[in-house]
Amino acid sequence: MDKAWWKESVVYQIYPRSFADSNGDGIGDLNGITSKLDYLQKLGIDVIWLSPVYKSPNADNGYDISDYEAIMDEFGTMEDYDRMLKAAHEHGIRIVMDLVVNHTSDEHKWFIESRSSRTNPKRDYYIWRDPVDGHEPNNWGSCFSGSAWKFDEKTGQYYLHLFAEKQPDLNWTNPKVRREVFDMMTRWCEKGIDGFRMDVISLISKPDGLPDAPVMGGGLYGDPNICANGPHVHEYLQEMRNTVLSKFDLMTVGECAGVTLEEAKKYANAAGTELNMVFQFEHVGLDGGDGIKWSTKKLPLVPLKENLSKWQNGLDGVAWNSLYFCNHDQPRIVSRLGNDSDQYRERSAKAIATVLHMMQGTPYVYQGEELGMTNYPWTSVDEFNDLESVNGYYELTGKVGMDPKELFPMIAHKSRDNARTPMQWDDSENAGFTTGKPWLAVNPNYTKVNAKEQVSRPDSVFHYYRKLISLRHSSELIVYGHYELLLPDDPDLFVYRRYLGDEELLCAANLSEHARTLDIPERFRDGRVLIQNIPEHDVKDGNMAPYEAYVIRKAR
Ligand code: TEU
Ligand code: CA
Repeated sequence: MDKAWWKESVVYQIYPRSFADSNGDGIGDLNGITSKLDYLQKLGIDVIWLSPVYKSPNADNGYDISDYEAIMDEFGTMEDYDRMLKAAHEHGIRIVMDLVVNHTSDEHKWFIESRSSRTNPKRDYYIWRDPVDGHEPNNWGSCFSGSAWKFDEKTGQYYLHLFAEKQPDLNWTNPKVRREVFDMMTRWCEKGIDGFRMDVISLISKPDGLPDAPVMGGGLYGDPNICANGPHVHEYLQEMRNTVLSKFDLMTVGECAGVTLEEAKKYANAAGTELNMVFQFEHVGLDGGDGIKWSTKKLPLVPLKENLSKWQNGLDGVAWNSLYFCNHDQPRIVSRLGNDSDQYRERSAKAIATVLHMMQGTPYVYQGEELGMTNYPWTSVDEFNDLESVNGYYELTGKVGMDPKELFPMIAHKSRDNARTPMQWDDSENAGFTTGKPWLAVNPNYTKVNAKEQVSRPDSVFHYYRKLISLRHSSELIVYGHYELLLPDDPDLFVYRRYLGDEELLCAANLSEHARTLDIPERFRDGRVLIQNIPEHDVKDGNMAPYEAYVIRKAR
């Protein structure tokens, strides 16, 4: 296995809007991030993935970009950006930028030109089609409800938007589009950034002929994931590698909706012809509802173990895994897989972190995960900001006819806004996130759950993450070792071993509310406990308290 800095790194994702507000307008910003670099350095992370900070009308909070080479007004200026980048590097932290090039904003100058006439030179920068029998060109739905096609009166054609209407899809078959994107990426690299997280990069190559897709849950539209892993996606990424990526020392991770293990072996191949790694979605889809993402289910442990183990073993030696439970699109993992009651919140957050951080791959920590931040207690749809949650609620309770009383708790449990409530810095008003009115409600548990309290308390979730991160930094076994799942059918315990040469470790977690026993294999009984979430417990007695977790390294 070839070594690389991005394999040995731990990444921290910042959603800038919700991270730290420096000027009291209620919206996080770049100067806010710069002011928190000491905190991140203390945590020990190596890389920041910055969700989009580019100019945007914010239909989808920055994932709708109107200028790739300017900073969003609310976030500051390019000078603020340059200062943040420099300060991050001085802290030994690299910066990975979000690259959103499946689509732009409809306010991007390319689209403004494109929609102005059928003969405009930029017409083919986007995907325009004539109506078919007075209707949409095909049955595709948008990921954010409704049709994926929007009729444009002026030129009498529809344009494609797999996401919101304000996010028209770029036409990657047009070499001029690819050139523009690659040149823009090159200019950012020349500025000194350290990599890209590529938004829905698996969707850039649409299937030939744009055929109808199988109908999604809700029954109104075809599934836009028909565009996943399209006919030319690998060719485009190889072109991107040759034109841009190979010229710089970067970390690249593709967000790959609809990726399978076999496809991931191509995107993230060890020969390095495309990307370093992908975000897969199978494991975070296991608690989905009936044909829809919304549900109140917990992540089921046996299928979760099976799935993550499939990825661990399937990519070992041939590609590289990303390891994540949380990001700005996912509900909080402690509410989703753990137990967010006062009794078990901290312990279960630590147990979940243990099983993730001891796997092979590059771990990602999403802001607040290192504090065990929880889902928000939503009571009404009016409290949501996220267009996926809001549109989903109205489409499913409207045309589809679901009972709002049944649907609301499901959206409340899975909404992306659970991840987007402001970072909880301290127990002062608005959790120290802003001196103004926060753009999205602060979770009322900030008086108990906040960074200041946890940094000052050695047995906090924060310090547990810090320790997991430092263990990885000091162990090739943790970074590069092979993986084997033990007790695959156990409904409560997540237990696996890692091995490399004659070194070996055992990672064990009880992800349930029951006390359990674990028969620890003989060779670990005189081993060294690397980390444990109940410090006073001599784990080798085989008893596992609810949500107990530990890692033992075999004695040499
Ligand atoms: O997400 C795309 C994606 O596939 C999902 O995670 C998406 O949020 C889906 O709605 C989940 O049900 C990326 C970004 O991470 C997301 O924030 C953007 O809204 C989206 O692309 C469009 O740019
Ligand atoms: Ca601000």
